[in-house]
Amino acid sequence: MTLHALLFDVDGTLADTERDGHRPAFNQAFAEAGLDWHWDVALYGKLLAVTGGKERMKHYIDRYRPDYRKPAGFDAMVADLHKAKTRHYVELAARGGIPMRPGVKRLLAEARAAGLRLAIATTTTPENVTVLLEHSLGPGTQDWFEVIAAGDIVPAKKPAPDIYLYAMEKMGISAAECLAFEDSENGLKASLGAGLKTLVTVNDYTLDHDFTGAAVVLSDLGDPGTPNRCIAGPDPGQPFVDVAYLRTLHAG
Ligand code: XBP
Ligand code: MG
Repeated sequence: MTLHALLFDVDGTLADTERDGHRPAFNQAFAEAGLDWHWDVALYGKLLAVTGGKERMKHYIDRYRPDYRKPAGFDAMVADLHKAKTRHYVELAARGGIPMRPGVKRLLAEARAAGLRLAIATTTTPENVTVLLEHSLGPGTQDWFEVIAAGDIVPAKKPAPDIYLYAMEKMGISAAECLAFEDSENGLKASLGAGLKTLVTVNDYTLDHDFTGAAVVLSDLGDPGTPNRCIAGPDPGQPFVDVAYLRTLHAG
């Protein structure tokens, strides 16, 4: 089967959004609401076990704050906090504060030129994706993606495969024609569950995750001047990932 499309996760894959984007945005929302909740870098790493911002806040209270008495209407309060958090995240991303990871822009541009179809499959809120693309990838780059599948559009978030299945259904494409890009164990479970060959690029939060089943695990996509490292799987034999390598990986 020929490679026709690339499906990208966003958080941790296109950009290191978690530590320096989502986390401070959550903390701003908590402070603004007068809550004594604060997520430092290490705690946030543990909280990433649960995907989805609203789900993560509830997990934090259940697992780490036995002292906290949930008020009546706790779910609505979490929804309001999440709206505030999205507002802070959007402000931060709109200042261009969250750069793309190495090689991302180069590979996307090359893939487009090669006629590959592009899509996004992410757990995060849709406006977080569009603002990040617009301000970190470049104006108009949302249009590079045929489908942006995001957030609550499917009820079951990663590690469930639903968001990938949704994106492929919208594109009218089969898993065998696609390659997925992920950075985390939950993300990889989702893509593998959807039957997708998956290229993993790790980050500080996901270095020691279990990536069994990934087609390859790399430090990042690399660029001609800034070589990447192969952690597991077929070594690209070159300092960066390009479309030729993706075709070989997909065929293997
Ligand atoms: C992303 C997530 C999201 C973000 C926060 O996972 O887990 O919850 O951390 O986004 P993935 P929201 O990279 O696997 O898609 O607050 O908008 O939910
Ligand atoms: Mg991710």
